Amino acid sequence: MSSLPPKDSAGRLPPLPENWATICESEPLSFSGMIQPHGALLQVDLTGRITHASTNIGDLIPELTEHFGKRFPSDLLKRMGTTLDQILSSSPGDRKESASMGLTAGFPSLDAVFIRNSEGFLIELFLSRHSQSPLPPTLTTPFSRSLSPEDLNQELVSRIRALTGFDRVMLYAFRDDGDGEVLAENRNPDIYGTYLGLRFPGSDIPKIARELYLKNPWRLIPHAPAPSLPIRSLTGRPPDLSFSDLRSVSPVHVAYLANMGVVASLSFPVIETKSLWGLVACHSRSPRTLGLETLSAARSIVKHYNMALLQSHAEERIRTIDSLDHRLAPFREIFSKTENPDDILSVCATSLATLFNACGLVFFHNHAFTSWGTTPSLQSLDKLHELLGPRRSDPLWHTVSLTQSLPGIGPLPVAGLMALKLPKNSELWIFRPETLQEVVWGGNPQKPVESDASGAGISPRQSFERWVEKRVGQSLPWDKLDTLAALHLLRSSSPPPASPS
Ligand code: BLA
Repeated sequence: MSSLPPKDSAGRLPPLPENWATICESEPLSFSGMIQPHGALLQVDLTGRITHASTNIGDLIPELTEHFGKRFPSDLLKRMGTTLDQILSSSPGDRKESASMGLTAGFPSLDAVFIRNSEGFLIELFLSRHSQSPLPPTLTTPFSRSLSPEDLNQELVSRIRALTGFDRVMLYAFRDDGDGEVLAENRNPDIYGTYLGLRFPGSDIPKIARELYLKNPWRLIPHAPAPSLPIRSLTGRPPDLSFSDLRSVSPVHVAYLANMGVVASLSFPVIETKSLWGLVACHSRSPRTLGLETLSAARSIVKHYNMALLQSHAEERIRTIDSLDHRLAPFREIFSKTENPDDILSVCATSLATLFNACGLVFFHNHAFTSWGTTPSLQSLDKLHELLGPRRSDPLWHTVSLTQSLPGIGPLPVAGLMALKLPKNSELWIFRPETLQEVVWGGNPQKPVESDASGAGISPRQSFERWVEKRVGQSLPWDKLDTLAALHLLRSSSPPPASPS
């Protein structure tokens, strides 16, 4: 399936451009001026004039061939179930979807999506595709509230695969560090190997591509290798395709999919507090397209999942905060009574160490260190204090590797640090030991791209085979719950606000 990147005449690959990540982030995805060929596209301006049209528009609506640069016929809009006023009175990003419209006698029926944008509105047109059999209603009902998080994830990917018929469906979640991992998978094992549990580097889905998921309900690529079609432009500028699912596919991503053995791809965003939490990613080894009705049914499954996920995260947060309140009560109490680090540590050290999976704690108070457990030597603590200096304006700072983050600190008996800035120029340092970790990646994460002799000079990695990274010299990562606990600790150590007199 995959082809090797082009080499120079001596058979060598050119060097990888140093700024490859910037190259990825600066591709103007929304202004490609081209669409995928499974549909047709029009941009209509605020006066109702057609300013852009894909070159295949006449294949779907013959009467529009003559209308480029002219007003979109209002009777046709009426037959499509809308009016110019209706569309223009909506807000940018609003969509209206109409399935199975018979617009031209003797022509197949069409699905249409109208999307309001800042220039006016886009119309996307597709040949209708009726699902062979009626949708089983159990697929689109809300998920049972009694499912565990793992079962919920599994149920999501099973339902999406049952509905869409793709060969592999995955739930892909972004991590705090921008990388992502496959949390659940349902696949045809005769076609695809498993990606379950594998991690993928953040650069596989550049920020610029992730942002488009906040604007669009899905991304369908029915046949990645199919040549894109140009869009005619009255303005000399390409239309803004941020809201268009027909937008042509980035060449780097076409190569990426080919290297993965994927011909058709469909993905849906999972969103939490206005940011992209993850994606439902579907792969097919052969071309595959779906009609508007099936896509919107799949969207509603993902929405049900999204609601269940938010609910489960909210419950988890409440449980965590309750448990933190309980576990930090002794700390709150002793802190309200004394500033003496010995007293504080003698009451709280063991429970703080358990809470944070820590091997050692250090209190810095009145220019002196008080230690508990395994901690750096006094000399190293002085050095750490000096090196942390510029960072100490943040109330919270953490690293999984002091030696990597603070070159010059020298060898230490600990690896990770969470530093908390307490009231009265005190600090609490929570140390974690080195923990050997194995992270299993889809391909070598140190080489997410390879050089190639064409265009931008980069191409995605060829192999997505399991690649095991052995992490040494690092502590376990500080995750969201650790940060939440640390923030709680900070709050617990602050004097209560003065009561109004
Ligand atoms: C897009 N990359 C994507 C998308 C996914 C991935 C899901 C969204 C489009 C789609 O659904 O096909 C990545 N797909 C994955 C991952 C898994 C998967 C991680 O199934 C794991 C299971 N890609 C690169 C590099 C660049 C890059 C180095 O590897 C940068 C030059 C770019 N990826 C890139 C671009 C897009 C993309 C530009 C947007 C493609 C588009 O929508 O046109």
